[in-house]
Amino acid sequence: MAETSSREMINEIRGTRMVPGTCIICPWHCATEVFVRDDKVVYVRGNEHSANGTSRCVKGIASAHLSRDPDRLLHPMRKNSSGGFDRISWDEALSYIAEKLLSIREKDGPEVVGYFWHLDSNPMFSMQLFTHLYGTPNWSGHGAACDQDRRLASEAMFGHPLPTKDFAHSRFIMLWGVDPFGANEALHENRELMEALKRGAKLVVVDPVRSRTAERAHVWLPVRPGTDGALALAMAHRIVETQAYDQEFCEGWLYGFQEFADHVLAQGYTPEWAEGVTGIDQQTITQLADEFAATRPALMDGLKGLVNYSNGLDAFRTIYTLNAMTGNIDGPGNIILKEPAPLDMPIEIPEEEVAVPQRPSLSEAMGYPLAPDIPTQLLPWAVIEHQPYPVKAAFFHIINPAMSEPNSRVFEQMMEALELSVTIDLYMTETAQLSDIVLPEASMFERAEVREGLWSGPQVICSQPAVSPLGESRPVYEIMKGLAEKLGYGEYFQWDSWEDWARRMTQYLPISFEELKEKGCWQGDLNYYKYGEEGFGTGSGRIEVYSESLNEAGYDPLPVYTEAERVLPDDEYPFQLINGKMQFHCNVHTQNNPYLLEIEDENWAELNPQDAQALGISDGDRIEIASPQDKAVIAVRLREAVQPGVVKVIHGHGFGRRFGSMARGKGTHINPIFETRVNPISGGIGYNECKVSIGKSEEA
Ligand SMILES: Nc1nc2c(c(=O)[nH]1)N[C@H]1C(S)=C(S)[C@@H](COP(=O)(O)OP(=O)(O)OC[C@H]3O[C@@H](n4cnc5c(=O)[nH]c(N)nc54)[C@H](O)[C@@H]3O)O[C@H]1N2
Ligand SMILES: Nc1nc2c(c(=O)[nH]1)N[C@H]1C(S)=C(S)[C@@H](COP(=O)(O)OP(=O)(O)OC[C@H]3O[C@@H](n4cnc5c(=O)[nH]c(N)nc54)[C@H](O)[C@@H]3O)O[C@H]1N2
Ligand code: SF4
Ligand SMILES: [Mo]
Repeated sequence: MAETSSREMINEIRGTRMVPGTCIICPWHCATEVFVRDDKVVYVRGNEHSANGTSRCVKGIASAHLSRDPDRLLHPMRKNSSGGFDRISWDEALSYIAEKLLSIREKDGPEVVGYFWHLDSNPMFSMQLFTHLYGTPNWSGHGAACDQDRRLASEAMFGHPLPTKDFAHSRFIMLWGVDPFGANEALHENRELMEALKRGAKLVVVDPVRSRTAERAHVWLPVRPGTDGALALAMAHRIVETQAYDQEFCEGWLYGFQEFADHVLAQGYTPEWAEGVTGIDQQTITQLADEFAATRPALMDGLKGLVNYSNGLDAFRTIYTLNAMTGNIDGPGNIILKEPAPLDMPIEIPEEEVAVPQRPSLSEAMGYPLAPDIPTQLLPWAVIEHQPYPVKAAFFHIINPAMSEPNSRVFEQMMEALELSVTIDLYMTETAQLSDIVLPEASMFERAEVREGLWSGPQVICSQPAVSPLGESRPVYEIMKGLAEKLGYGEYFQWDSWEDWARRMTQYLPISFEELKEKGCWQGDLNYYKYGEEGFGTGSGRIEVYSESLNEAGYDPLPVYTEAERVLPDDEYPFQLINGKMQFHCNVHTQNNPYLLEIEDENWAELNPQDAQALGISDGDRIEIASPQDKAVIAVRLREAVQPGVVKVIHGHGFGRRFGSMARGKGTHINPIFETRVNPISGGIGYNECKVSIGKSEEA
């Protein structure tokens, strides 16, 4: 049977046409197959040529609604003097933006313009226009709100931005502050994790809360929030003390292992010490360290439960060191240093034309030279107080910082102070409402996209327009082309159709563009132990457990455990607030989806029943959570799974405060209660650096 038979069968049964797609509902960017009939999306599943196979998650299945959501933005808009919005033409919108951009650059230089994006659809177009041609160094993803400490730890130690996980071959898996069965990971990784468990792999989960993943683990370690670094250092101490590390690998591939070993012993990071810090008993720590070192292949990794703290970077460095000192790097069953696919830029800009900024990037000027992405949390100070230098214009693309950044009020003030603010979105979001110009983008079903996939080997996803764009919405590549023309850079953005630039981007792939278009996804071989040939991407070519890049920037080259910057509960605010994601929604932006609202229609806080009883709170009540910054009223669910003294909030809803007929009025916008707290080295955001008081709310 031909490979495409099941696609053909569905087409035949449903009277559809299959068009390859990409899902950008969450950051895992699955390759999909979109089945359309009469210009409507009728069914979506995973791409059979991708690592996911035809599977996909509930959010992905429900996403078909997006293509015809009646609440979507239909045309460009400009804010009027009374604060409302007027419909304008694309030509007016792009001319207005271009004139402003040219006069701002003339007056203040290109660096005062920032372009911020998240679930990037073809981000290379805006990157080339804004950085290479217009000349600002401030084009940035929003990693500072997401995984910044993980990325910096990996960059500093492996010279690699994004380790993935080979659960499929692992025998011992330890997950720290990550909940893949709750907030889903890449689908293929999740499937492989389930298969590994069936095969008998051991799963250890470190989480102050008995998360969905902890429920399936062999061992759950309920650490005190923010103390993972101490637990990891104590495991390292035990492995050093018993010399259970992989001596040959350490000698060959670790830079500064002896310094690290001496350091953990000298600092007295013993299991006994860690018991006092973390609340996990020392026998358990010792036993897990012994087992981790003795079981090959093994892997440990983490995510938001570590990066949300001021000490997350060193927790990650220690966790990656534990992988490295036991020889568990880039082999079957280990964390994998993903191999990039050979993608080219969509358009060519001659080297001599590439702009050279006069000022350093905001990250550097703000004092975070190693920050992978700009610490966007500090942007309001650049706009309002011109610190470290003024920012006059900002673009927000596939990002809704009015809902996702902390300290929402200062963000709103910032929006008022900007000379130019542009939001490119599908909806009239909270951020769009605060912007001067709002541009409607065509959704993921209505545009083409060529992107690197997140599978461990090289993977390219090529999606195509499946249905016609809603209203006057346009794909971002057409928006950037239009803007480039107005700015005088039109000559570089020349194409007749998306196939022209897609063909250029994929010219170095080993398959033809025609084959890629038909399949929608290309995957190369999953190669292990790549460092054997090329070394690691660090200055020393080895894994820098003693980090020269951190050292040069004036930071501690070895990981330490500190609570110096931590916000800890006190008498007035006796609870530690921590964050988590919702299983059936993604971040802020699925909240207008009727199918997902059927499953969960609001966010909530989770509290231990003992704490609740003492406060006279019952399951399902509404509670008031107050931080030194602000207050929020939210529904509460009582769960033994949450440690006493901790309150976990699920972030996301409250999206429909100002728009969205489905979402309006549902859930709580929690982010005003978070203070502006930037992790000291990475510039990431410490969402869990938050102490609160709790009381029953009388509000209905
Ligand atoms: N269904 C769904 N999937 C998603 C998303 C979504 O919104 N919904 N969002 C996507 C995005 S943008 C991201 S970044 C990822 C995030 O993926 P995850 O990081 O897996 O998401 P969270 O639910 O924030 O999980 C963090 C876990 O850390 C725990 N935690 C809190 N404090 C600590 C601590 O001090 N130590 C330890 N060890 N654990 C702690 C929390 O209880 C929680 O279980 O998920 C992605 N996938
Ligand atoms: N309190 C708290 N705050 C958090 C977190 C937390 O756990 N707790 N998590 C943080 C994390 S990990 C993250 S990643 C961020 C997420 O923060 P954001 O990136 O701001 O949130 P999303 O919901 O992912 O926003 C996506 C936006 O893109 C729009 N969009 C969707 N598809 C398209 C498209 O095709 N084109 C265009 N132009 N727009 C589109 C949506 O309408 C939405 O406005 O939130 C952070 N904030
Ligand atoms: S895992 Fe994320 S990207 Fe993949 S189908 Fe689900 S929502 Fe879409
Ligand atoms: Mo994220």
